Amino acid sequence: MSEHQRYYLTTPLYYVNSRPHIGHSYTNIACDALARHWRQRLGRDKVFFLTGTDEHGQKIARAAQAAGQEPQAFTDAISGTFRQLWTALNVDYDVFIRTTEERHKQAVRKVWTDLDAKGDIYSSSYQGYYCTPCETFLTEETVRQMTSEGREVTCPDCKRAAERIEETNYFFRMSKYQDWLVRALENGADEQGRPMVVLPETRRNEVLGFLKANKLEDLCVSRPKARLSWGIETPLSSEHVTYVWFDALVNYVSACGYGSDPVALERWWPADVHVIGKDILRHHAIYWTILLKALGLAPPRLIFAHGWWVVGGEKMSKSKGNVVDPVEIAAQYGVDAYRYFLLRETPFGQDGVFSQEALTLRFNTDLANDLGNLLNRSLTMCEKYFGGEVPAFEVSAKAAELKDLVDGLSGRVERAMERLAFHEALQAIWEPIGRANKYIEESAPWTLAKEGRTAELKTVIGALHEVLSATAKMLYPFMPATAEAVASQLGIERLEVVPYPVRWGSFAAGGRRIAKGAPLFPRIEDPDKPKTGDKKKAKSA
Ligand code: ME8
Repeated sequence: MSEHQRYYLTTPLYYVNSRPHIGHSYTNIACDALARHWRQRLGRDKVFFLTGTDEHGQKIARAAQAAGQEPQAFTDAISGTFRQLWTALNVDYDVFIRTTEERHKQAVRKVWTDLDAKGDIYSSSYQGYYCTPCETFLTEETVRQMTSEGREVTCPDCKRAAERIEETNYFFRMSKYQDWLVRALENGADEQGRPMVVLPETRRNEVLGFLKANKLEDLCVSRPKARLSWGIETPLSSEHVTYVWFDALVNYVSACGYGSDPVALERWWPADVHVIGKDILRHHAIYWTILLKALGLAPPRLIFAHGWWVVGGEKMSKSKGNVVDPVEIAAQYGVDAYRYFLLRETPFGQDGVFSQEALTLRFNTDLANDLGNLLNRSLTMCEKYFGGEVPAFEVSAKAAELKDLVDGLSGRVERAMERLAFHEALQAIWEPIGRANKYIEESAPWTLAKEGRTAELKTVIGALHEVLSATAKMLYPFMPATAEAVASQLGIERLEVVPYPVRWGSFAAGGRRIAKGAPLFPRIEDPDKPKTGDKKKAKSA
C-alpha cells in the first residue's frame, strides 16, 4: 500500500505521425487496468491517469507534408484517432494532454527560463548526424566508430541512414548530472531518499551499464527554425524551437500544474509510475530524471519499461505490412478478450508474440471454459434448484477452501499490481475460478438434489455465487464490461455494491434474484474464423 494515498500514472505521449496499433494499445490497456485497480483501493479522486499525444518535431512535420496538410490540422485528426481508440477499448483516462496545448507550451517555456537562470543551458554550434525517425542525435563515439569502419552512418537504434547537419543550437548541461544519476539509480533513490526505481531490474542494469561505459554528452535541446518550424519557440531565441523530446517529456508535469497550478503540482508530483515501452527507456531514465533534478523537482517513483509485441517473428512496421490494428482485433474477439490476452499472455516487462492462434486459445480455455462455464453452470443450477433465488447457506469444509481463496484474493492481486505483474494478478483471479469448477464436480449438486440434501445444495449454489461476485469485482480493472455483465447476471445491480477488498459474505447474497443471460464467451471453433455471429455479444461483453 502506498503511504501517500494517491496514485499518479502516465503513458508515453504517442507520436501522431500514423494511426495507433496494438503496441500503443498495450501500454494504455495496462495503465487503464492499473488506474481502475487503484481507484478501487483509493477512490476515483485519488488517482490521476494521464495519456495524450506528442505532436511536434520533424517526423510529424514531414508526415503532415506528405499528407498535404497543415501540421495542426494533421495532428488534430490523428490525435483524435487515439482518443477514439481509447474510448473503443474502454480506456478511462483522467486527462488527455496534447503537446500543442497552450498550458503545455507555457510549461515548456518555463523549463527553458528556469534552466537558463540556473546556468544549465548554453548555445554552441554543432556538427553531427541526426536520425529523424528517432528524433535523436548520434553520439560522437557512434559516428567515429562507423566512419572508422568505413560504414555509412546509420542510427544505432532504427538502423536507418542518419542525416548530416551543421547548426547553432542550445544545449542542456546533462553531463554535469551523470554521477548523481548513477548513484540514484544504484540506490533506487535520490540523495534525499526519495524513491527513483527503474523496473524490470534488467532495464535498470542496462541504463547503469550505458552510463558507466559512456560519458554523457550535453543534450541538444533546440532546432533552428530554418530547418524545422513545427515546435515550441524557445524563450531564448525566436530563431529556434524546442527539441521534441525536451518538449514532450515535460507533459508529465505540465499536465499536473507545473507553471500553472502549484497546488495541483504539489498534490500529484512525483508520479507513482511512468509506464513506457523499452524503446524509450533512455529518454526517461536519463534525460527526464536529469531534467527533473535540474529543475529541482522530485524524481518519478518508478519508471517501468514493458516489453515489445512482435508479430510473425518481427517487429511491427508499415513497410513489413505486419501492423495489427487493435480495432479489428477487438471487433473480432471483443474488447475484453483482447484486453485479457494482452495482460495475461506475457509477463509485463518481457517481449510477447502476438498471434490470433494464441488469442483464440486463451479465449477458449480461460474465458469460455473456465470463467464462462462457471458462470453458466452456477446460474443454471440456481435457476433449476432454487427458482433463480440465491439461497442463504452454511459454509462446509469443502466450501471453506473457496472462502480462503476469496478472502486472500484482494491482497494477492494488490501485491501483484504493485509490481505491475498483471499476469500474476489474473492468475490469482483464475485460481478461485478453477477451484470452483472442480468444486462443482466434487460436490455433484445434481446428486444432492436427487437425494434431497437441500442444506448441502444451498451451500454449493451460495458458495459459487460468492466466488463469482468476488471474481467480478476483482476482474473489473482488467475486463470492465465483462465484470459488469457477470455482476448483472448474478443479480447485482451495480458492482459498487460489492465492497472492496473482497471478503466472503461481505455483501448479502441470500435472497438475490439472478438474471441469467447469454453465454459471455461462446467458444471459437475454428481459430482462423472467430464466430462472426457472436461478434456483437463478445464485443458488448
Ligand atoms: O516514442 N510493443 O512515441 P511512439 C509494445 N512520442 N509497445 C509498443 C510497441 C510494440 N510493438 N510499439 C509501440 C514515442 N509501443 C514518443 C514518446 S513520451 C514523453 C514520448 C508503445 O508513438 C510503447 O509504449 O513511438 C512505446 O514506448 C510507445 O508505444 C512509443 O510510442
